[in-house]
Amino acid sequence: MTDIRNMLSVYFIAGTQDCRHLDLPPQTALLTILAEALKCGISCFQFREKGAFSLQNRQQIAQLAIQCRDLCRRYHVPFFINDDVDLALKIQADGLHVGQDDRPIEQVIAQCQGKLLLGLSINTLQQALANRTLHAVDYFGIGPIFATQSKADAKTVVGLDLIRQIRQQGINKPLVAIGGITAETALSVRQAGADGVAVISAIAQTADMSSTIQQLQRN
Ligand code: TZP
Ligand code: MG
Repeated sequence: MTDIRNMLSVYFIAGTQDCRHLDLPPQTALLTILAEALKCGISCFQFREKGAFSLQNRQQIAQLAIQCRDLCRRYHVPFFINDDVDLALKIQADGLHVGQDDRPIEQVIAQCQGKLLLGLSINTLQQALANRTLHAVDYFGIGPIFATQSKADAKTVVGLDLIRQIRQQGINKPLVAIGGITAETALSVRQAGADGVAVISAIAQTADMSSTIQQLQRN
């Protein structure tokens, strides 16, 4: 069985839109970065094909998701899909991550309970309190902790304080923090009470994958 807190330690999220700086075909760019990140020790990967410059063709998206899944399997790293419960079930992903704006969480749970690990984004203390007793939700993604360039419609920055408040309320749910986290700030995020750090650009755009991931792991 997957240990969720360990799984959240260095949680890489990406789609082709996050890998355009490589100047390779989009799919190759993502697979190249993912392969290197896996080699260097990420603990989880979420396929998130979304926003400007993302692929739009469902067949292409599904095909790329399968390639990412297979790469993750080689490293025994859990593979998550963002939002798309049908795709996650169809290709037997390990997990699904959904936000507050996706379909109601009870519906998502009904579809994927017993089949997929489940992560839910939260952005306020109220949301954490309201969802704390949902045992089918394996972890909360909390953020954006800092300002981010990677999500155009990101919600208000919550800072490290929201992590501390959630822990102070006795909410014990595994927590991964997201939004603008770098190799330099990862430790402060863990010290505030997060079990792990979720990043896009810190890994997708690093010039030194091995050292970045080592620093993101440090606690
Ligand atoms: N959700 C909240 S912030 C964010 C998502 C998907 C983007 C995180 O990207 P980065 O580059 O690590 O700030
Ligand atoms: Mg979503």
